[in-house]
Amino acid sequence: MSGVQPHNAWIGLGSNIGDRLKSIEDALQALGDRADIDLCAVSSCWETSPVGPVDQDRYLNAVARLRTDLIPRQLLQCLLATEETLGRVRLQRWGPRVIDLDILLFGNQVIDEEGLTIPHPYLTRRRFVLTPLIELCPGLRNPLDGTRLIDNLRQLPAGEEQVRPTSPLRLPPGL
Ligand code: A4P
Ligand code: MG
Repeated sequence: MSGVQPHNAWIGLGSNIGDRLKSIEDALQALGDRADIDLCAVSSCWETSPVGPVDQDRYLNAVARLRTDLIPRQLLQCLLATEETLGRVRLQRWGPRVIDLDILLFGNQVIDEEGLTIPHPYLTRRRFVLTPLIELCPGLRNPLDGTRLIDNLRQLPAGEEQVRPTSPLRLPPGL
């Protein structure tokens, strides 16, 4: 990385088509291989029931913490390019996908621009995001209002969304 002060960013990874575990592992490998990204920590992989209006298969979800001196817009471009390399085709909003890479948090920054919203707009409402995020970093707070994300997780209605830990990820060397 360059001499610029790096930021912590939390990335959500999801897959529900094909070899889901491999797609998540390949995405982590691709991000970790970049000179401008340090992959610092990765949550467990969780199998989750699909959320949203589209009838689709169960997902694997995970969260990674990375450090980067990219600005958020550059990080988004990098995630979109990685999705494309791994074979993602966009057919339907909230529809099935080989890989989805979202910026959940970027330091304490709050961004609401065309094509980029941070914190991720549904962050506090989704068990499949909050569970791996809290596993990785239990003390995280929402930069919008300072609330603890663990409290958001506790307040989610029980039973609607199922998440369970699943197969271990093969992580890039050094993690
Ligand atoms: N975009 C804006 N902000 C961000 C951000 N913080 N991170 C824009 C990443 N992208 C961001 O995304 C559309 C556009 O959002 C991007 O081009 C970017 O400019 P997309 O990935 O093409 O579309 P999408 O994923 O279908 O829409 P969206 O609203 O991002 O959906 P989500 O929130 O990703 O939800 N159920 C389970 N169990 N697990 C899942 O992972 N995922 C979804 C998709 C639905 N249900 C799920 C899961
Ligand atoms: Mg997305």
